[in-house]
Amino acid sequence: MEQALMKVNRNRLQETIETSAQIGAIPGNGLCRLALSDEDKEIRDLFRSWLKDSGLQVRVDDFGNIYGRREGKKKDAPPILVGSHLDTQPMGGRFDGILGVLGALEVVRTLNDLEIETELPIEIVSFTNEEGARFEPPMLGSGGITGIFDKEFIYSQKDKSGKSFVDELKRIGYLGDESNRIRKVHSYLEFHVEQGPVLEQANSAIGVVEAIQGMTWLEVKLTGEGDHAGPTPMNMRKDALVAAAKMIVAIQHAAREIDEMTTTTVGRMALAPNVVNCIPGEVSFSVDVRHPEDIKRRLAVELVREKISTIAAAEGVEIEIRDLWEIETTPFAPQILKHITEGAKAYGYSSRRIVSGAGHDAKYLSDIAPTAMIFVPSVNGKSHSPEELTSWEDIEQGANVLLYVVEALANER
Ligand code: HGY
Ligand code: MN
Ligand code: MN
Repeated sequence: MEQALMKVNRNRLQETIETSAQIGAIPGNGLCRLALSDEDKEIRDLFRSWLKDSGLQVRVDDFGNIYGRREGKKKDAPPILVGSHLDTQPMGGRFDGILGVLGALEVVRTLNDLEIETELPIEIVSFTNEEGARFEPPMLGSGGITGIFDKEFIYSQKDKSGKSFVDELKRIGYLGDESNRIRKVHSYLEFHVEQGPVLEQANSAIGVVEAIQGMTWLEVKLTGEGDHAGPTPMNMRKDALVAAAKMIVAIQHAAREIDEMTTTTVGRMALAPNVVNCIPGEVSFSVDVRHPEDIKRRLAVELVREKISTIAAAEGVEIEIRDLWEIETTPFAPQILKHITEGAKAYGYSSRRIVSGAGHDAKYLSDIAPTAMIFVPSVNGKSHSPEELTSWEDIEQGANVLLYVVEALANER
């Protein structure tokens, strides 16, 4: 007889997400919960209490990653790890990251309701600083436990006001112990909003995420000549901001010159002295370059370097281009993709394969265990903005598929 399909408790999941969205709320239904901020502490404390209420053993590691463990019959077997991140962008949405952490909690709550004991243990995780909005680069929590970044590098990263990662981790009371890091993982699953328009346009309920595209972050520093805005004739200027402006347009053109899959973004900029009546002598800005194929991404990065160096020479400003961070395009585990496709089919949900345009902790987890992601549609493809939205029906469907896959993996099917 067909096993009855398990279902999550949609109202409970919705209420849990809506409660979480009250912490760090900003106008327009958005969130600002920067990593290791007071708002991050508040949501961490609440999340930890929810884990405990679900009978999970809670622990925190030395990067502030929070784990909730549900025992399995095989106590010493590597667990199924399910999670994402609770930190947000400064003008973020209510679902990016949060859906994966609270969706995992709902899966455990449902398994508890159904009194299902699994063969393997299950662990819920919330990774620190996935966004890289406050402390660059991104994914320091997952990158720390998978050996991508060493502890000293992570601890020494500073935010714009000069506060260090480790000091802020201590300040909010989440500097845990290295012995609490998860070491062996059977499989990792991350449930996430798509953050793009593909599923909505394809009218697909479930995204079977087969890879994360590669991305490169650069830091560009321009040095011109600070001077007086009045008496300095236009033909005697070395205006770093004018040079930057021309570069930003050229960076956008570089994407088009490669192909329509290439994205280039200048998202962060600082200038000095940044006052009305001084010609900017110094400008620094970030460049984010992405493409599903590594070769084309590297081509785009080279083209960006070439274009902005040519403009710097023409404008008479010095230029320094620094590599900030990079990940290769990362394929996910076919055997888990199969479970996700099967799960969607079992519930009668439409699904399609998709490559993630956004980065996720799953990228680093795939270095240590079979990994995959489940997407649900983003309304108008919006994300990293207060307009981020996914329907509760889509969230329920995605959570049901997550439940299906976690239970199958945890019972070694
Ligand atoms: O940058 C990214 O793609 C992710 O949202 N942190
Ligand atoms: Mn995310
Ligand atoms: Mn994000």
